[in-house]
Amino acid sequence: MSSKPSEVEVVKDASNYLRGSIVESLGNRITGALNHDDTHLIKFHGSYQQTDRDLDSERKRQKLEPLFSFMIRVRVPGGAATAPQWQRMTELSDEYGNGTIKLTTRQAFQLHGVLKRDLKSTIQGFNDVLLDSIAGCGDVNRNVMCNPNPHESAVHQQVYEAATAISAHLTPRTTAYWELWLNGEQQTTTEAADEEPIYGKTYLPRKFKIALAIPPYNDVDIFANDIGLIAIEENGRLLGFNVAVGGGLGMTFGMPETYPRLADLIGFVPADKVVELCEKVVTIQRDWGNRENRKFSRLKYTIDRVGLPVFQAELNQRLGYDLIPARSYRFESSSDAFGWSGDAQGLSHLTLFIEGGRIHDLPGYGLKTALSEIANFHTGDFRLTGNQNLILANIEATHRSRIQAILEAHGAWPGTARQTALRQNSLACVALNTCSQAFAEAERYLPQLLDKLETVIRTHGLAQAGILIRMTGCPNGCARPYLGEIGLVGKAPGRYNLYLGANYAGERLNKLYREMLDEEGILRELTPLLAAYAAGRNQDERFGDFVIRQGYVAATTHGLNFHN
Ligand code: SRM
Ligand code: SF4
Repeated sequence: MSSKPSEVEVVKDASNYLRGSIVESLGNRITGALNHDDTHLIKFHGSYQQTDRDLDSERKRQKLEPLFSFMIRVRVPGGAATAPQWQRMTELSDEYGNGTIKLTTRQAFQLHGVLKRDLKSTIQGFNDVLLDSIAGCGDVNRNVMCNPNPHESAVHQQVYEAATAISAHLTPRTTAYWELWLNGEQQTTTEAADEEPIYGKTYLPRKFKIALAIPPYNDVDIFANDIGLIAIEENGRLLGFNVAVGGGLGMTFGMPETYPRLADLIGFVPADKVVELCEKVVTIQRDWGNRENRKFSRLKYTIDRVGLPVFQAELNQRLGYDLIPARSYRFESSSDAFGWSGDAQGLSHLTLFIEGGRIHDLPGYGLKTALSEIANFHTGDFRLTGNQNLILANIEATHRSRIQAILEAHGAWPGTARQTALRQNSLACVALNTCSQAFAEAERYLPQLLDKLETVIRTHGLAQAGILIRMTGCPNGCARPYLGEIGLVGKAPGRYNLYLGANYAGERLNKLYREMLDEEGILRELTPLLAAYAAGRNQDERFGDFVIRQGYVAATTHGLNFHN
């Protein structure tokens, strides 16, 4: 392997803490694009330059440049947004975006279709309601996820505070974001400076992800993260966290040396030391991660290269103490619990399934309008879940029936939507038309495939069977397909690899079952499996466990044997 730093490393190094020539790029009215190097740097500011892939070939034929626009990812640590923030994102999607908001698999907002000339106004627009997009993307710590169900646990607030503290501590310190987009006006509690005490001037070798979960819910899929933290409580008090390191799902077809990998549990850290622990893991990855070949830069490869014991010894040394053994815990589910729930304070919470995480209005389905009407009076939160869903949280008793009536009036009440448990447990990444990496459709196609699968599901009496089904347009893993009991990963237009056998709690990867299936092939393969499951499952047996017990696939026990 060459020891030459990758192109992105060179760009970061020369960027003067993420400035590059972005000012000049934004000022250039001849093209809708940025200078090449700035397309790398803009990611650290939370944005991706994209093209409308539906129009690419026609524009090429007409000898026009691609229709460039920008995706902006707005961080929401722990997924907790306020009603005014929700309302502002709605307004900005209409004014500058494509009229939709995407709720991501990491509890963030995304706007698509923002033109270069509108980037600054858009960022200023959400800055007014204390949202930012710094570190939404790029080689830094990303949006920190945590369990979004406020009513589930008395320790939720403490875990949320830990998530926001980790997020603030690992936010880049460069003033470039404020300078470029906000005329130097800083609104964050994060200390700004033109040095990066944690990251250094070339930041991390690759993206970095952290999530916190409160058992029995693993609804943020902590094992898919570089650091996964499992809250351990005793008598309603947060003691600390079990620590898992080295998760990550991306892989490349045809390169078995790339693989999805779940994080390894390495010990327990007291709650007051968790921020420091995250910093130390980040610095090891900063110092040891591969900066030559970005395909092998994630922490998971660093750990498998040096060996987990060596990594642990280094971490203990940097911490100045040894992590004690992990405490016992049990996850039951990585799914969301839908519908109404209540809490001891008399507040209600409503979890809504959002298909593909997309907030929009369709004929007969005015979800976006309904939520905007609700945001006008709702005094609680809008909580984004790690499964692309939405919780209207902390609803006052007097608002409950009004909220339901508004959703019903707009055809967006769950009772009226087409929702089997299979659909409610579905995830689809963005894919076409905006994602440059997509080989196949995902978000735009999965609903139609589900229409057909639901017929099979209903025929076999499985309408209430929650089965995790996840689809992506490429093997990068954005909808965590390798943690789906059914995973469909796009390989070519209209063709998918089918993976089976992850477990419902997000603790086991699945395995390749069939390759390059078209829709007919997917239905042909899944129909007998679902029929066999309906007929032969043990009591409470999940689909992912059933296909392993019946020998359809072998269990994946580690990322290193994912391809075996
Ligand atoms: Fe992702 C790249 C969308 C969660 C692994 N991801 C992308 C890009 C930016 C495509 C690109 O590089 O040009 C996608 C933008 C599409 C668009 O038009 O919006 C994209 N990823 C998404 C989102 C929006 C999917 C969604 O439908 O919700 C999720 C945004 C999360 C957020 O708010 O930060 C999203 N991406 C994930 C996850 C899931 C997670 O983090 O829990 C993963 C797998 C976990 C992991 O990181 O390993 C994931 N995305 C990737 C990868 C593969 C990384 C790797 O290590 O190989 C890429 C490609 C890359 O980084 O080079 C990628
Ligand atoms: Fe794009 Fe692939 Fe991620 Fe889907 S999984 S959003 S196609 S990068």
